[in-house]
Amino acid sequence: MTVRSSFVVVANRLPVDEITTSEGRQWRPSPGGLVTALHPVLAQYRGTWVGWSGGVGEAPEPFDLEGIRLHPVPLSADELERYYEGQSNATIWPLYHDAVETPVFKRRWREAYRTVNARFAEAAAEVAAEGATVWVQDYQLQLVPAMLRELRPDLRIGFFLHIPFPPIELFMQMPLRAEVLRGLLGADLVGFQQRLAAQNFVRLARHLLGLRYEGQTIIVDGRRVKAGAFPISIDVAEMERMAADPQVQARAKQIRAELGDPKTVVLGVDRLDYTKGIERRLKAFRELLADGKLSVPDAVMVQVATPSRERVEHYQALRVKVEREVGRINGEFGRVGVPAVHYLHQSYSRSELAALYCAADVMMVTPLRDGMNLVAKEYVASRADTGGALVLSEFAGAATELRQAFLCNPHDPDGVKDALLRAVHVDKVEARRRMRIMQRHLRAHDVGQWARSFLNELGVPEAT
Ligand code: GDG
Repeated sequence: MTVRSSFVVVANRLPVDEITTSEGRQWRPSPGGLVTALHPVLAQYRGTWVGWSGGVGEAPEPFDLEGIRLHPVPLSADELERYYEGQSNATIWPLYHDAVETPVFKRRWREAYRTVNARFAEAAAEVAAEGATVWVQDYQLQLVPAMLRELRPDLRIGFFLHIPFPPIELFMQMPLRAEVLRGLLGADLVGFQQRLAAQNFVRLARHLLGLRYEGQTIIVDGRRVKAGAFPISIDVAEMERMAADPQVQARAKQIRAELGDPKTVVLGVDRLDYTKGIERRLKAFRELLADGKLSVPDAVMVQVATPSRERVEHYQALRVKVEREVGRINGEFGRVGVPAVHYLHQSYSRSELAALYCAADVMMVTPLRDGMNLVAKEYVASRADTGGALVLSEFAGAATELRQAFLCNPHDPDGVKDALLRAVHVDKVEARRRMRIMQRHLRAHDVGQWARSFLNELGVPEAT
């Protein structure tokens, strides 16, 4: 019998990974910001999380893990290719990120997106109790709110978009545009990372569907749909704890030693994604070496580029470009035993990342467009010693909050070089002052506060 919940989260992925142990197949929680933020609410309301389990073919039976009910939705290999890699990651992802790569439009991808969104909506309708709250997450599931409302008009529905919402001119390119907009308008509350994104959405509703709005509220068939900005954050206390761990501190020292104890360690940590501006950052570093403003071995760079979406063409092409640039820099400026750039196309544990953050004098976060960018917030939270300096793109959502970073326009190579040099040479007192202000901000705006403020606006009683 299906267990029905008064609080349901719907996201592309379940917050678990399947592992094979000596006892057979098992589930292991995959800790992420979203599950940390939602765990208290899910636990209080005996909530259910609806999502894809990560394997193709038949879905596993629903199961409980750490107090949360998990309800897997199946995807076939074809759907994975069309709905996920295609429509989600080769159409919508680039389009919503200022088309920094050319979006690819394909009919069969759109059809699969519709089919899979309908499946998620049906699963949510099945597990939601009468009058329940359902919180739908992100760009893979934009049709779900309207589909779900059609099936279950009794529900309270929220939607949060983790990535930017583009200006009208760009959104209008999408063949599925009206359907996506109507899909989102099925929610009672549509949340974005930025105020500008919420404004884009409200204006689009008028432009494309001729809908009336009052402030940030759109009127749809007499129903009121609110749009708003809810900038996401991280579990600040957990990040601070991890960074303060003596083992992490010792590992940070060891990393610096392994790098040859340079004066300046410059760090980048990103999924290998073309929105993250990895090439621009490498180019800025190369030009500073060529200009003689930085030199090896005094300054070295570490770039972690976590493998991501490897079957999507844009990503394969990016990998080639990044690796060519790394090769060029090391060829020109490295020495035997001392590369200029340590490039790591690998995934690391959370504690290894924390150690890298603690080891870095300058953190470079230079996306061409980013909904928020949690790496920037993690770096700031991990520097309780108030050491370090953050170079941050103005095009990351995080730049709205982290005003004391060395802000730059990633499209302007001289601007990036200038910000990097200022961060390298900032005096300690000034660097500390900047870090302290940003840390204070983050402590008051962590991921728990993010979830609470969204759910309060949606009218869900506060979780205890
Ligand atoms: C989307 C939006 C928005 C990275 N490498 C490893 C690893 N990571 C972790 C980081 C960070 C997370 O992944 C990446 O988060 P970002 O925010 O930087 O970027 P997206 O993945 O693009 O996320 C973004 C976010 O949604 C939330 O709303 O901020 O704008 O694009 O937490 O630490 N974690 C581990 N190993 C790695 O190698 N364990």
